[in-house]
Amino acid sequence: MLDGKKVLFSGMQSTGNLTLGNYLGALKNWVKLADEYECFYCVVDEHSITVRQDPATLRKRARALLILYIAAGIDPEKSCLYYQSHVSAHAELAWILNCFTYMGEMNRMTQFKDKSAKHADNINVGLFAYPVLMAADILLYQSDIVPVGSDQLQHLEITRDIAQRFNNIYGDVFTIPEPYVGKVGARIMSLQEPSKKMSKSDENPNASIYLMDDRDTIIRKFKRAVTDSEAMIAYREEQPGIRNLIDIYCACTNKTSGEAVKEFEGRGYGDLKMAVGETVADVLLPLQSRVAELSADKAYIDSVIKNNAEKAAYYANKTLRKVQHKIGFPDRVRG
Ligand code: ATP
Ligand code: LTN
Repeated sequence: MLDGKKVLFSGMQSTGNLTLGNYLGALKNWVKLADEYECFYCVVDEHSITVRQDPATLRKRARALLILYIAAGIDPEKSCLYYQSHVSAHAELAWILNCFTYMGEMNRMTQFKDKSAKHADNINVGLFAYPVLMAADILLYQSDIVPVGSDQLQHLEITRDIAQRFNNIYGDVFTIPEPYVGKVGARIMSLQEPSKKMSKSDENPNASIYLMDDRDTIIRKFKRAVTDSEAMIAYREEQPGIRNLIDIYCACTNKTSGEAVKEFEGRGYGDLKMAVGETVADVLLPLQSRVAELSADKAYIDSVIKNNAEKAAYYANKTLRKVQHKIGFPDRVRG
């Protein structure tokens, strides 16, 4: 608890350009939750380097991501928006937690398996220990809830295990966090391979809608979306492409899948694709204008970065000092 509110932590990697999946599955929920909780929304640039990055691009994307958080509607006066690399406690706690995490546990992580298959030439220790850094992010702020897409649930589970293990040895040091998965938009699928999640690192640009795509591009990508030959608009597992389009439509309009199916009853796939394309373009337009406005205000964004990193460090260091003391590191000499 912080100032009588429960604490919420979440983060996104500054790798690649954000997709509609990131927006509907994560960012949109973050905005909704920001009033109810004391929120820390981090740009997890330290996680990004588990895959090789170009330095200039990484720096640019980290800033763009922070701007996007604000553009999406998160108020940086109320919620703490900051870069992970500006708060050294993240890396420090991650090291300690590494020593409370088993190789076998990390070996089971599906994201590690997927990513090491994708980057076979660079299966580094950081990629392996990725979930431990994520655990440190969450536990540093004594977080109660962590909104994520369903792909991150396994990492949340391991975070809870590590925290419980630590608490069993040293007493109640960490709050045990609960995952929060939004009902709609939790898993937006690729437009080209609807059995795979839409991902910003997908090599095929037609598979993902990027938040900065213009209207024509968005509509073109939806027109090309892979569907099926059933020629019937229904919401069912056997039609993953159509189901995904309906999910996207519902997440953007707050309609239920039943309402959407009814609306498109008896109509062709072309109509559905066009309607979804138009709806998504309408949702993204105001976001894009706000990004442009904020990007032009360098002084404001710099002040957000500085003030919020200080605020985050204050809370993070409180937990870190407690942990360091519990495990027997010498206390700092004051004065
Ligand atoms: P990468 O392709 O680089 O692994 P990603 O697109 O999977 O990235 P992340 O940075 O791993 O995105 O995730 C940011 C947030 O967006 C997480 O909370 C994640 O659960 C959510 N998210 C990512 N992809 C989707 C998706 N297709 N549908 C719903 N939520 C998603
Ligand atoms: N691993 C997450 C990003 C992430 C995160 C976190 C999410 C890093 N640290 C802490 C929630 C809480 C991802 O790839 N989406």
